[in-house]
Amino acid sequence: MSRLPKIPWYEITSERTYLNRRQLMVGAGAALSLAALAACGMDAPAAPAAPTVAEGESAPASAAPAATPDTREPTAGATADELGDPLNTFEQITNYNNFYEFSTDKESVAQLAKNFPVSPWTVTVGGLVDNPTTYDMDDIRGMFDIEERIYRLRCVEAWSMVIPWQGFPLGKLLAAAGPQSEAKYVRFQTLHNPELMPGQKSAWYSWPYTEGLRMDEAMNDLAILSTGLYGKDLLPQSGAPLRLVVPWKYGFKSIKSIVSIELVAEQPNSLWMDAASNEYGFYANVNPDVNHPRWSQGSERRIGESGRRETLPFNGYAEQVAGLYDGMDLSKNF
Ligand SMILES: Nc1nc2c(c(=O)[nH]1)N[C@H]1C(S)=C(S)[C@@H](COP(=O)(O)O)O[C@H]1N2
Ligand SMILES: [Mo]
Repeated sequence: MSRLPKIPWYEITSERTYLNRRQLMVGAGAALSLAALAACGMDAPAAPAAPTVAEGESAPASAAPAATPDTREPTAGATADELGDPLNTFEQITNYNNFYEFSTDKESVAQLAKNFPVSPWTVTVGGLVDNPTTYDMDDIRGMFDIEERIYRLRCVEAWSMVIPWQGFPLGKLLAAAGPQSEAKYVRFQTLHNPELMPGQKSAWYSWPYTEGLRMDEAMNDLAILSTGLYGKDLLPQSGAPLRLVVPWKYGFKSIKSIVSIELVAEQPNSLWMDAASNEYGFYANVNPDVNHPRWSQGSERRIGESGRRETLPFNGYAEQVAGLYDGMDLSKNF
């Protein structure tokens, strides 16, 4: 009797069928492409502009008072990433945000999200797992060593930042859940509460925000769940209290304010695939060779710099992750 090598569950990849483009419904089509235009086209061709603090706008009346502000100074363990790129400032990182649940205006998100209540908060880990669990956010903080990871964040709109995150590998939380062998993908979901997140009243998008990863991507050590940045707990605009950070993919994969993590058998849809599947694919690996239909992905604007930088394959993390995609046509699986 021959003994087959035991392959870890997270290395068993499912058949990767070529993604069928979803047929946009007639009538909804025009609205959807308008939404996509508003969503991701605004920054691409624009001249470099320094981020400024948003004008004062009041937070939703229903929001509970925010927790006591953290008055500690922002600190990080280094001043640059492993390529020598300097960190963006705490001010830049927390005042130029994509978080459509609050606003499509990056410079208004911080003000609009400021009273968003992030405690108490629970995160459910379920689906194809042996130990489905609803965790209190405070338990999650205590379960794993919190590490600092300095990562480049590259938005699909062709701007980028360098951010010193605190967090822990996503794979540790998934391992604790006891994934079953049929689990091939992970599906993430943001809180759905239009009173607290007024942007969810907009009919342009299929709320709540959802995202997904293939299981082996989720188990890669670079993929983290973040609880803080610059040594402070995440502020609401950054996706408090828990957000995903997948540094080799476009920023929209790094879903904020997560309430549900589900292991599933089939490739999940995301809000952006629903909005415009020809523009935002499931994989969304940073790739200077595959342009967005409406702009180049060959270069990017680093927030705080003038001029443009070349965009690196897998956002500079090819050595760690390119092997996940061996044999795949990355222009089709974009
Ligand atoms: N729930 C949710 N997550 C989200 C978004 C969003 O609108 N809603 N925007 C995404 C996009 S497009 C980017 S570029 C990053 C931005 O993260 P930052 O604002 O912390 O820089 O968050 C991603 N996660
Ligand atoms: Mo983005």
